[in-house]
Amino acid sequence: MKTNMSVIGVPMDLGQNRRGVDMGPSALRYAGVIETLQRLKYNVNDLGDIPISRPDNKESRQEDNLRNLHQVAEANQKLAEMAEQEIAKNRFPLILGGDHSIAIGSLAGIAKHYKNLGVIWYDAHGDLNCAETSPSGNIHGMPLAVSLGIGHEKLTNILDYQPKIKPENIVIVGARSLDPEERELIREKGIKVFTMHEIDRMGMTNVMTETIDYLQENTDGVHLSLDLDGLDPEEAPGVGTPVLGGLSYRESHLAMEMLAESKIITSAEFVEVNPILDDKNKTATLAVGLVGSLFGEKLK
Ligand code: Z70
Ligand code: MN
Ligand code: MN
Ligand code: MN
Repeated sequence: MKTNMSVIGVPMDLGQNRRGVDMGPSALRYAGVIETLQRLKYNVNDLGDIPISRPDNKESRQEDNLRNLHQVAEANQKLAEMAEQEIAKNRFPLILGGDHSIAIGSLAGIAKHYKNLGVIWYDAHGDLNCAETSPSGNIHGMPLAVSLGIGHEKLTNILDYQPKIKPENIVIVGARSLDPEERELIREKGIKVFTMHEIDRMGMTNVMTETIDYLQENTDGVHLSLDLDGLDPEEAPGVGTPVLGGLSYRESHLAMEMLAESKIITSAEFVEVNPILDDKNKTATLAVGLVGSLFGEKLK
């Protein structure tokens, strides 16, 4: 991994309907994310937070089943430009959310530099909806579909190219809440998914070994998009959409340590930390621990 790192905060909560996730970047900084990276000898440039426009009352209404489309698109455009610039400077982009709609901008900026960007989507959800299939109108349930070129042009065409990624370069880990049409898309596109069922049957060691082998073969970089709701809500209660039966703290640390060892990760984001719903910053603290493991913290 590169020694130079740029941290970008994205205080976005407009991709869903619970306030508080916009404070995710602050909670992660408070929990010591920058100090953790510095302790691990990274040369860290904290670029601060991207400004997010608040919607006016009229615009915040759901529009074409795409809540806050304009503001979400605008923020992701800025994020895409920034992520793109940091990679151009040969710096590792670490993005702090914010709700998961920000993966639209991260992937737009990052994928520009790769022929075959791999993506590990660590999440209870598939985030493979579009306006036509979404049960909620929440754009945070859509970023993986958008990155495949499926969805509203304002989202799919950020930085004027699409698709950003290919279905065969995606691995979803931790899924346990998939909508019927998301399942169909997974089948149709042949996206690799390790649901909780497979993780329980195979164990996290085998899941990550297969994930790493699979991505190493055909990709020229791998983005880790880690939604804290992939973890079990008992260990990570500060998320907007808790889903029972999730990945444990131990499994998640193991996954991060295996990724660190593999050296395949070239960019990362940690999203959906909601300090308002949290228990004394437990979830942000857990997330910073995972950041530590991902970037090489060792027990011995
Ligand atoms: C559902 C939807 C979702 C995150 C919830 C939920 C999606 N599939 N994503 N929490 N991070 O509304 O599309
Ligand atoms: Mn409008
Ligand atoms: Mn998600
Ligand atoms: Mn999720």
